[in-house]
Amino acid sequence: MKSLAAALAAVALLAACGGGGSSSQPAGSIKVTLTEFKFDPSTITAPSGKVVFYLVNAGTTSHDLIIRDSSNNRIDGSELISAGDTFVFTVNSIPAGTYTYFCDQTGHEAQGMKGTLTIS
Ligand SMILES: [Cu+2]
Repeated sequence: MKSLAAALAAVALLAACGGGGSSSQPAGSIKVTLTEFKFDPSTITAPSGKVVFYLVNAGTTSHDLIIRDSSNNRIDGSELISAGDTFVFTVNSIPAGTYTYFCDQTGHEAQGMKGTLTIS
């Protein structure tokens, strides 16, 4: 019984401090899992316009997802997501083209945390 009470308390605690940390995946969003040091998937295709990413940090350190265009201009980026948290990242309007997404935490992109986003 004691362990059940502890488990319930932990669930209550998680629910209480939810914020961006305990959201479920929105319908129509693209799920991307962030770990050290990669994005899964590392290639994404989506139609132009509004794109919603559901970012899951399954790693052990903080990560984010930043989008840059082929001229290396930063288009948009998520918040920094703590280990174990999720974040719904909405890009309101993105034109057709080929983009790179990457984590801008020091050294992460160089270690492989990047991918290709194709907007058609
Ligand atoms: Cu990272």
